[in-house]
Parts: sequence; structure tokens; C-alpha cells
Amino acid sequence: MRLTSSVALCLLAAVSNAIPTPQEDPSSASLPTEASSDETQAQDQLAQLAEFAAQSTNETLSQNEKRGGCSLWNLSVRREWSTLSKKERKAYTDAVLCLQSKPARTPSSLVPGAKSRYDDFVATHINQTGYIHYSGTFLAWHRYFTWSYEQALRDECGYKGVQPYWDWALSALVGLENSAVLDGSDYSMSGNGEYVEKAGNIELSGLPGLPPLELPTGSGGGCVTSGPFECMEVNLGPVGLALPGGATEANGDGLSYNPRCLKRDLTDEILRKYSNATAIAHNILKPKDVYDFQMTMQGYPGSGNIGIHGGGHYAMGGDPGRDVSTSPGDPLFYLHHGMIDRVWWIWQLLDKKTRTGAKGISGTGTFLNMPESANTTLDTIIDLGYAAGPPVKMRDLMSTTDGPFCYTYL
Ligand SMILES: *[C@@H]1O[C@H](CO)[C@@H](O)[C@H](O)[C@H]1NC(C)=O
Ligand SMILES: *[C@@H]1O[C@H](CO)[C@@H](O)[C@H](O)[C@H]1NC(C)=O
Ligand SMILES: *[C@@H]1O[C@H](CO)[C@@H](O)[C@H](O)[C@H]1NC(C)=O
Ligand SMILES: *[C@@H]1O[C@H](CO)[C@@H](O)[C@H](O)[C@H]1NC(C)=O
Ligand SMILES: *[C@@H]1O[C@H](CO)[C@@H](O)[C@H](O)[C@H]1NC(C)=O
Ligand SMILES: [Cu+2]
Repeated sequence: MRLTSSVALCLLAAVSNAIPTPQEDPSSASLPTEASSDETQAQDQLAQLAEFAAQSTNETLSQNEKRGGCSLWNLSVRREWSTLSKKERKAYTDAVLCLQSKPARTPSSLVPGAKSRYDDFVATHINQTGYIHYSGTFLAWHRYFTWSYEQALRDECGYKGVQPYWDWALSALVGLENSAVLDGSDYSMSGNGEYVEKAGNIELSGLPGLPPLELPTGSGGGCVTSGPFECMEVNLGPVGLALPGGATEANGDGLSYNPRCLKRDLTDEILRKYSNATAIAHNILKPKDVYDFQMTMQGYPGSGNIGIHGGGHYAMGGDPGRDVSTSPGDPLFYLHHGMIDRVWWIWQLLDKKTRTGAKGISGTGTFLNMPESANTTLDTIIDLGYAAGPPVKMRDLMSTTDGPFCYTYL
């Protein structure tokens, strides 16, 4: 699988305009070791860390030139939404709308609510939610999922660009509604939902023995009112949607047809608290093993901190934003997970050998190992069901350039 898909992948990625140039040995000696509590300084630290990761990728790939495979010639470079031109942004959202207009591959006997190719991805995420969060596959599963979605946009909807990401630190600084990705313009990912009165805070149900975690609501709450996804239909879920006032809404197993608008409740307070530049830099610099890295990112249960991963999700708010299972039903999910993947990519390259190998995996096949399951290893299979194929081993997902993937981040 490795060879064929790496050829296919990198042929598709041939739009990259990268030109190989010899790089000096990247050295980690001058890198920051502790996150600055000053947001501007933390931003600088993050830029330095990303630059190091990009250079280190360049290094490896320059050596690949003669060996074939992923090289600087066919490397695709994922960029932050705000750095894309209007045309590039529109091309991306057009492709997402196209995916939402293509028929589903998931049999309707299995998932009656899956109406489009876009829904295939949501259905797979719903189906596997208990195995891919707080588990050994969390990071790699979402890497493969986001990459597969990007391939679907390219292969099935003629998208020529690369998967963009959403840098939360930028939105934390200027406010969600003022940031390019969520300003509600035709060149955004649509913006806030219409304002609605809230019955109270959000309560994330605690784990056994833990009290619920309270989160504030935001400045919207209703249907998004403008931008590319104004008329989008969310078809699946909810499975466990946290509502203002503390209730949780479910529509059975979330797999039946439940068409409704895309709702958002942009919540600056959440993003600023959990996903600011300091929090991101801390998540990269502090954890020395992948257990600490992924737990910090998702939030240690009971710590009261939802981590940079939770921060991005709950700052979107709304429906399906506040439903872990159905969250890919908001197209911003894939930009959010682009950033999650970028943070992992940076962290991995700070100690590449260890962090892309067996020691770069921690956890089991179930949510906080409930119910108990086997440890995840390099041989654990990741299967995206009807959304995308083929099933791959964890070992193929540990690097963005050494296995079947051939991408990097700016
Ligand atoms: C990447 O491009 C190089 C040079 O054009 C080529 O030799 C190599 O086979 C390509 N690799 C893939 C995976 O397409
Ligand atoms: C990596 O190489 C590409 C192509 O030569 C270049 O455009 C880019 O600036 C390099 N990145 C870094 C971080 O050195
Ligand atoms: C930024 O994030 C850190 C870590 O989550 C947090 O301690 C700090 O209070 C946050 N800054 C602001 C301004 O909320
Ligand atoms: C699973 O991983 C844990 C934590 O690293 C380790 O203590 C345990 O021995 C492993 N179990 C097996 C069966 O390898
Ligand atoms: C859900 O996962 C199970 C187990 O992997 C699989 O047999 C089933 O086909 C999946 N259903 C969907 C809708 O993907
Ligand atoms: Cu997920």
C-alpha cells in the first residue's frame, strides 16, 4: 500500500511550487524551551518552532531527491487560512460544497442520515468516536482523516489547492468574528450564528466521579447567517450535544436523517483561555513524551482545562460544534484539525526519531481505556470505513513525509 499510495499522493500534490535549495543543518540549540506568558512573545516562539520544523523537513527531503518518493518537488505545503488569496479560499469552500452535493457511499441501510460524500466522513467519525479520542490513535487517526478529506476534495471535486489550517492564536488575538476564517464574508468559512438568548452555561458531562466542566456561551447560537455555508444542511447527529443551560441533546445514535442548519456560537472567552499562543507553545515545549503531549492537548480529565483541542472545538460552539461525535459536521473541523496536526508535526520534529516511532504512541484502542483494550502500536490498523480507504497501519501515519504522506506546514 505504501508505495502505490505514496506515488498517487505525491502526483496529486504536484501543484507545489517548492524549489529545492540546500539548507543548513537545523539546530534546536537556539529554540525556546519554555512558553512565554506574553502572547506576542509566545507567537514569536511558535513561529521559530514552526520554522525549525519546516527546515528539518527540508533537510530530510533534500536527501530524498535522488531516492524518489516525497521530495521538495512534490511536497504540498499547508497554509493558514488568512494567508490564502480570496480565490484560493473560494476554491476551497466551493470544493467542500461540491463534496456535500455528491452522493454518499455509506449504505443507507447502515446510516440512513448519510446523504452526501461529506456525510460519509461525519458518519465514520460518529461510528468511531469512542475509539479515536483519548486513545492511542487520536493524533494519527485525525491526521489520516483530515488528509483523506483533502484527497476527496481534490479527487472528487477538482480542488487544486492544499488543506488549509486555522491558527487559533490569531483569532484569540483579534476575536473570532474579526478573523479571516470566521468573519462571515464570502471568503470565510462562514461566521457566527444568529444571536439567541441562552439558558445558561454549557456543562461538559464529567467522567465517572468527576463533576461537569462549565464553559461560557458565546455571541451567537443560531444558524450561520452568511458566507459559503449559510445554506448548508447538517444531516447527522446529534449524539451528545451540550446545550446552554446544561442539558445534552441526542437524536438516538445520530445516524438517522436529521436535516438542520449549521449553528455556531463563537466564544472568544473559550478560545482566549485555552487556545492562545502561550497555551499552544506550552503544549509543544512542556511535554517530553506523547502521553503528556496528547493529554495536555485534549485536557487532563479533572484538570478543568480542555486543552488547545477542546478550546478550538468549543469556541466554535453551536451544533454540531459542541457534539464530539458529530463535530466534523461543521466544515471548520478540518481546519481546526489541520492546526492540531501542525502542532503534532512541530512537536514530532523536535525529536523526530523518537516521536515518529513506537515511542511516539501511547494509549489503547478505547476512550481513556474504557472499556479496557489493547495498547495501540505501530501495527494497529486505522480504517476510515466508507469515508475513505485503504485501511493503513499506524506506522504509515507517524510522519507527514516519510510514509504515504507528502505534506508540510508553513
Ligand atoms: C516526486 O517528484 C520526483 C521528481 O519529479 C519524482 O522522481 C518522484 O517519483 C516523485 N515522487 C512521487 C511520490 O510522486
Ligand atoms: C524549504 O524549501 C523551500 C524550497 O526550497 C523554500 O521555499 C522554503 O523557504 C524552505 N523552508 C525552510 C523553512 O527553510
Ligand atoms: C492563555 O493560556 C494559558 C494556558 O491555557 C492560560 O493559563 C492563560 O490564562 C491564557 N491567557 C489568557 C489571556 O486567557
Ligand atoms: C501497555 O502500555 C502500558 C503503558 O505504557 C504498559 O505499562 C503495559 O505494559 C502495556 N501492555 C502491554 C500488554 O504491552
Ligand atoms: C462502524 O464500525 C464497524 C466496526 O468497524 C463497521 O463494521 C461498520 O461498518 C461501521 N459502520 C459505518 C457506518 O461505517
Ligand atoms: Cu475527533
